[in-house]
Amino acid sequence: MDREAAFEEHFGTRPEGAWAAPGRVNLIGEHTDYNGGLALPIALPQRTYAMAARRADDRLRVMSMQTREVVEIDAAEIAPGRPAGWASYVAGVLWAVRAAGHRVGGLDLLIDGRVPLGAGLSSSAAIECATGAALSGLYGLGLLDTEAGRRQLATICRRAENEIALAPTGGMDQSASLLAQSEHALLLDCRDGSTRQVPFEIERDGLVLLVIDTRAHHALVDGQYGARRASCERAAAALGLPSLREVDPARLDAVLADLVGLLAGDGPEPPEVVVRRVRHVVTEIERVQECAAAMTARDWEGVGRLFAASHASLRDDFEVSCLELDLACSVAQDQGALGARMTGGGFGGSAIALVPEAVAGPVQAAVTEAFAAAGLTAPSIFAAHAAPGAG
Ligand code: GAF
Repeated sequence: MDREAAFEEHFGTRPEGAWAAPGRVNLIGEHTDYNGGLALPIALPQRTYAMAARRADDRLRVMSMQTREVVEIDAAEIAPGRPAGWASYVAGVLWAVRAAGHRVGGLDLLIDGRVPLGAGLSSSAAIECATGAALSGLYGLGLLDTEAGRRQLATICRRAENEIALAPTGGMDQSASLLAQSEHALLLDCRDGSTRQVPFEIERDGLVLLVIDTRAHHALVDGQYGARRASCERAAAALGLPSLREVDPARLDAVLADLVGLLAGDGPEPPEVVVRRVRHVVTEIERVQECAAAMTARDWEGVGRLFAASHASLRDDFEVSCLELDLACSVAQDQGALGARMTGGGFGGSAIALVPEAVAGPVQAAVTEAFAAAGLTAPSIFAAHAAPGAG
């Protein structure tokens, strides 16, 4: 059954329109967004579709095309953690749009999620941004019409995720889903919200970006993501800075030496651990700048080296990688990838590998074989290109 027929059958009315928002892969700049840093994501071709109609009351009815599960809630009942589960991403956006002062009523909504779930590819941001696009379209808010409107909607969707779905994420995913453009990566400055489009047309240079979904567990509401964020905030507070973005990379060694003294005896983890977290964030922000420059110069070997350095930093200093991500990256590198790294929050999810076209097949085969030999679930591997943001 197609989306429209499913909508009519369940809600007993015709949809007024359809909207879509993509998932993302971040090329580089991981765990930097909530530190006021830089990130460089692309939007994926995989999108989540929202088909919707206004209601005369303030009720939200939402159905998943995949599971046919239906959740209903009055707008006034939406609160932190309520509703629970996937519907919180939808209800959270209705709540946050209203909290931002927009006058919107209820809606019937069908969500058809085509971004792989739990793969670190921002399926939740895609649901939020598709819902936000639907609300904007249905109620004439015009938020998709201008860059400023898209930025405002990204902030709304992030609030939904932080305050209703209770995931303490940093906003990169919503910005990517709403502001990315096709054949470009989005250079996102999370200190002031500014963006720049960086050309990313690797096919012209005979390259492919492979996304390797390791199928290892990934959930941002688990405690580890929040723990990393708390360590960074603790370090910034100890240094008397508003965020780790303000650490001068040229003085990094001296700052880290000071930090050990400033943190001594205080907090949940030893100062040496916090020092490594900070080193990751500060060096990663520099790598994003270097990567944007290398991409502009079409220096793909340089980009690959930065990918590999980013992965090592996430694995050793920030400690958010896992066996599956490390295996995928090392096998891809051994088979001729220019660079490979985990992408997204980590603890499972996906890796990316930048590979010459001629070795894309061998890399896929070798990674699949290595996973089988290690007794791991088979990964799902696809080639990605930079697709447009929500519409
Ligand atoms: C997840 C979060 F949602 C983002 O905000 C970001 O922090 C990312 O992990 C790590 O870079 O995708």
